[in-house]
Amino acid sequence: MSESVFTVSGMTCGHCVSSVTEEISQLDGVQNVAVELDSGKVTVTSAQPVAEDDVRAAVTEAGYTLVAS
Ligand code: 9UX
Repeated sequence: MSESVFTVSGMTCGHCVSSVTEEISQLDGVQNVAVELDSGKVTVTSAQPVAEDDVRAAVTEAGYTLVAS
């Protein structure tokens, strides 16, 4: 099990959180996605570490921005 932490900007409400959570949840091997609205902190739990590019694509698809880490 692996935990990867990212920061997403642009989320302003609970629906934003749901959109980001749903998109990242669709990535291969993802078991849990925890999104904090206020901080933009996103913790992804997965069997293998997720690729940042895949997370960026999912966040972009949802309409938000992955902050460079
Ligand atoms: Mo409502 Mo959250 O547009 O973007 S879903 S603020």
